[in-house]
Amino acid sequence: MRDDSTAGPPRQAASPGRPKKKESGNSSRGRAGGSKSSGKKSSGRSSKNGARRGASANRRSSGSVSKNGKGATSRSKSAGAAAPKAKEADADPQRFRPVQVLGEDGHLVSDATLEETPAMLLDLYRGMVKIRVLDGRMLNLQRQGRIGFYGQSTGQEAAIVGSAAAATKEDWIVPALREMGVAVYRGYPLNLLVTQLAGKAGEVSQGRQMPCHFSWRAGKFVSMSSVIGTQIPHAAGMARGMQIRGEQSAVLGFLGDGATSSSDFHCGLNFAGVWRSPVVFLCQNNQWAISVPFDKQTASDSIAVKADAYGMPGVRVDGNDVLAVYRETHKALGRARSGGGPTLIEALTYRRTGHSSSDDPTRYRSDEEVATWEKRDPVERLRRFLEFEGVLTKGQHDEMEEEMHREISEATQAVEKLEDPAAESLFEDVFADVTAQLEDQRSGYLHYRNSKPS
Ligand SMILES: Cc1ncc(C[n+]2csc(CCOP(=O)(O)OP(=O)(O)O)c2C)c(N)n1
Ligand SMILES: [Mg+2]
Repeated sequence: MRDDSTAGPPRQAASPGRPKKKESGNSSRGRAGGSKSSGKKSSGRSSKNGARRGASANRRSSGSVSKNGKGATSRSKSAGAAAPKAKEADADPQRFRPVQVLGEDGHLVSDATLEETPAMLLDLYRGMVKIRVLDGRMLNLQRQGRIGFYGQSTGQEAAIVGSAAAATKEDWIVPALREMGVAVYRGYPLNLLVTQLAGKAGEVSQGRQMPCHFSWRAGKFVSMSSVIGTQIPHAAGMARGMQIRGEQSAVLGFLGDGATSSSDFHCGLNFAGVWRSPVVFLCQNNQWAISVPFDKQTASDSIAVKADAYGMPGVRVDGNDVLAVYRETHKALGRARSGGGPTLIEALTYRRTGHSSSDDPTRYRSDEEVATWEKRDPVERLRRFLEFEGVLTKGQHDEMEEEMHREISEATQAVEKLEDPAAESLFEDVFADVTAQLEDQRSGYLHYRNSKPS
């Protein structure tokens, strides 16, 4: 697959909102001119430690995130003998170049300015480190047989935290299956999280839901969906409801690259486009849908371009750049809340670990590919920037990690003392009142259990 991420200047900004016919629906972007993530410090800084603050000049990346986000490790050959793709972007190869603020070297890309306060930057960093630490600890618990299943999001922390930070507490989150970190960022208590993973009593799903599939009403976080794509029309429908009620908030709905092949993708985006509902669809294009690579998922060059078909802006961001994700999602949610309609954002990132604790990714992808993306680590990228800016010291980072390990240990110890949910509770919560048939089954079960020799 072609990598034309260095193919020239970015497009001039397109006006947000409903795109005009025959016009790009792409998001606004910096002025034309090559923006390089050069590996050098960006020039023209005015802040104490170097980064320029001020008006946004987010730029298209000309760094190494390629058209398919895979850079040097493109698996274009895996498309086998497939016919050459019709390249919709050929007409304007700049349209869907990923927006980047922080280059892979941890410095602002040329002409980008720093808008976020040190407190905000630290908040983003803390959110990302928390997911990283949680992932390691929870996978260990799964390997020890203390929880049944876990889905990591290592490598995707910037896409998760950047988008989560852009939503307000009033916005609803409709996750796919890899956005546990969004709930954590919004304050989902760790003890509830571990309770759900361990299937213990005292948490809303009562051990009946698959581990790692949380719902958290107080945090406006709808149940995570492993049924691929079904959450997309839910997000569109919820946004439509909010629109009818005249609410001022929006829906941030997530999907993976794999979900773009589902009929629900068409259904959800189509209706959101028709109604101009206040919803932002954020696709974490992590290059894989279990063992299916992106270039076998779609004949389109990007997911962002699919927004054209639904009459909404499509935006592509470097999903390992937390500031780019934050700014683009913030902009899109603001537009949604103020009546400007939906947006499709494609965040280019990479799932560095298995699809879940049940998967062995070495069966279908190369170590070299994984190593290439490890070099683009989103946490390290922000850390380098913060250290350079004097916002974070090594001591602070270590303290942060220690604090998280301590919180996780405390939550795990507390949860492991909890009871399993009572088996007879299975008959509850199906209907508001237990029906006569279910009551009959419950008493039959209790009779069996009480008469069984122990
Ligand atoms: C309707 C449906 N079809 C197939 C599956 C099996 N399945 C589970 S996860 C997955 C891949 C999802 O990939 P993607 O949408 O890219 O999300 P990611 O796992 O990469 O975050 C598939 C096909 C499913 N859960 N639901
Ligand atoms: Mg995927």
